[in-house]
Amino acid sequence: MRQRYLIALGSNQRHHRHGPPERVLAAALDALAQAGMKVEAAAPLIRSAPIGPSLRRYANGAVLVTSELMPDELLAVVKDIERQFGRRPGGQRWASRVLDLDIALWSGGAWSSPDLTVPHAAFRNRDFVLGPAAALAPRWRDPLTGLSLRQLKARLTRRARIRKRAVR
Ligand code: PH2
Ligand code: MG
Ligand code: MG
Repeated sequence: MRQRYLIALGSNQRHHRHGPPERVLAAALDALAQAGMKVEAAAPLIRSAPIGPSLRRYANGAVLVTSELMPDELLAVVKDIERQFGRRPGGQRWASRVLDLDIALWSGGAWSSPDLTVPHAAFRNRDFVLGPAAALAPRWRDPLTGLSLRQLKARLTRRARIRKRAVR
């Protein structure tokens, strides 16, 4: 059965061959297609300030792919691609990375295994995921909250505005 996935992409390090983060993400799309995923649509890339200890800005994006693979099988593919791009498992949490591919949403709804939780635990609170994701699939509903990506993004923007007002 054909599965649909929304994958979030991030990079904040140069790759020795591909070059700066934007190029890394473009090459990652090719790698996904190479691995047999059908890339249906890709959001325009954005630049974003780093969340966490890393100081370098990120390039972020999102893609919609279809595939016969189940979530754990897709996870093996994306981990393999991250490794191809020089990412090594372990290390500091949220350290700078050449390539990060996170499975944010799956057409089957919620998935939970020892290695993978979908929807991605943090995606509702991350501008750099919701921005590109809502541009691609505004009506896709988060199975846990029932809210569409467009609504989740509006909610996050509203909360950020309220926080800003509180510190003024
Ligand atoms: N990814 C992280 C941690 N922080 N910050 C931005 N702006 N973009 C990311 O993709 C990102 C991050 C962990 O994966
Ligand atoms: Mg991530
Ligand atoms: Mg990741």
